[in-house]
Amino acid sequence: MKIQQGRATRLLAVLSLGVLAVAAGAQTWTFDGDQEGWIARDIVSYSDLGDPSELMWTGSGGASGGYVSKFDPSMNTFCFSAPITAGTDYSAYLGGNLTFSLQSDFNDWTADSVVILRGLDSGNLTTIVSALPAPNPTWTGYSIDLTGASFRIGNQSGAVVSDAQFASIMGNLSTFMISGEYGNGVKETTGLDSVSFGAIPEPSTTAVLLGSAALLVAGIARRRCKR
Ligand SMILES: [Ca+2]
Ligand SMILES: [Ca+2]
Repeated sequence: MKIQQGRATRLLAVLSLGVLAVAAGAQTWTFDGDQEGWIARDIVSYSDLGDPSELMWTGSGGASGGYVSKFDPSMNTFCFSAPITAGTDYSAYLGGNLTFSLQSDFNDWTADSVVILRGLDSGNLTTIVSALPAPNPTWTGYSIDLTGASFRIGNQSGAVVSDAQFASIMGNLSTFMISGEYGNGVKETTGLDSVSFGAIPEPSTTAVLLGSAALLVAGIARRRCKR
């Protein structure tokens, strides 16, 4: 009986993963083939785009299967910058989460450890930031809830972003950057991998699929009990 329960549990786990994969519709950058359009930007303020430069691509390692990295280009703050066309609608991810992995060989500079989003809030280009703990020398996974409460206006000590402001900015996004600046001085190399905006699974789809999975598992358990 123990074995049967174990099999049923494993099957349910596999089916649940399937449900998440089907329902999520994530925007994902794996960096398994190349830089996927990402570049570095060397900024002096969070509302600045700074000097662009190329990222190095490595075809193996990272969180998995390859990653991008950059040696600190200057005493400014360098960021990994996503290839987002101004005015892109990311509102499908409201309430979902942003996940990514970072690695840096130094973590003695935490003042600029942020994710930066910029978009139109009521027609005004607005920069919002979410503070992060600095990464480890090993790959470190992050997950940020895509709600206003995770972000502040302008910098880490700005006003908390309201959900209405966040919805407006996400609906008209022009910039998405993740800081690579974790070393005090020009000394660190920082890597980035597995960046993903994940949506909340559709409740109706999830309910139907999970219901089907539960019936299937119950059926298997019943058949096994009859033996
Ligand atoms: Ca990868
Ligand atoms: Ca540095």
